[in-house]
Amino acid sequence: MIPIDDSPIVRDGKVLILAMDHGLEHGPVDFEDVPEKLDPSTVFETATHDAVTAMAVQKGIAEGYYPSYEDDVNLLLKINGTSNLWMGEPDSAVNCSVDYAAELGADALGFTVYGGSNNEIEMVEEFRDVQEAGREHDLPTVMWSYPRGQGLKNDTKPSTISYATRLALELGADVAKVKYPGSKEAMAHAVDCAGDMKVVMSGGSKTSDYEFLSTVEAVMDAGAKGLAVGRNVWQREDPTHLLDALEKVIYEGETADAALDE
Ligand code: FBP
Repeated sequence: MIPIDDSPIVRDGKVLILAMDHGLEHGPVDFEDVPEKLDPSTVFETATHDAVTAMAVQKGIAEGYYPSYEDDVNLLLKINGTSNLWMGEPDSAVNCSVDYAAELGADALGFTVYGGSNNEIEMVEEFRDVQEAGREHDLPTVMWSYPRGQGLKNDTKPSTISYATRLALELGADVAKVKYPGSKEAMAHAVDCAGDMKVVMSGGSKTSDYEFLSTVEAVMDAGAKGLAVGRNVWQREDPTHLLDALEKVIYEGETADAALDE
């Protein structure tokens, strides 16, 4: 097992994952305002920015597009996923094996666990297989730790996000990707609950440059190690401008104001 800090998806202890699995998770609706981004090559181009430590995609996108980018982009293969067409209790189908992810050139694995769902038991058992196979291949596992389900009315309240990070630590994730719990203090507690495991914030729907960078600044101040972001980067007309600023906030510890001023 290689230390997570030696993984190619980590730069100076930090992580910036560019996620583009939305075509599966949300459907083409996320591309309505940016139809050119339906071509995954456009987002792989964005992922060549130095700030990005890995791009997260599903198997089909990796098969079709990663070969052209394997020298410039680190691959995080998302092993499970669900479409918005699914109307049942939160669940996520395992659609790729770890062996095949390794064959495709993955540098890390991604796996969603919906703690609190009526399907939690099966999802955690599936995560066990993926995490242990990842260890055999020296591939770290990033958990999309998203508590949700019938019994959970608010999936971003502080106690839920702290539970999400702790759950990921206890199950052996190397990085937990969680939603922002609404304040720096709540994020700091979620980071404390994660022990020495890295916590990164999930991006969410697109906001203004300043609003997004200010939240990232708060999250970094809270001890998180970066971001796993999709729409807030690739739905922008000029993703490079935001990535330049994110590079300063995440790796250089600058404030949102300073990063946007330059
Ligand atoms: P965003 O930054 O666009 O929110 O992407 C992060 C992500 O986790 C994606 O990997 C995934 O497709 C999406 O959010 C799922 O979000 P949700 O389940 O909340 O709709």
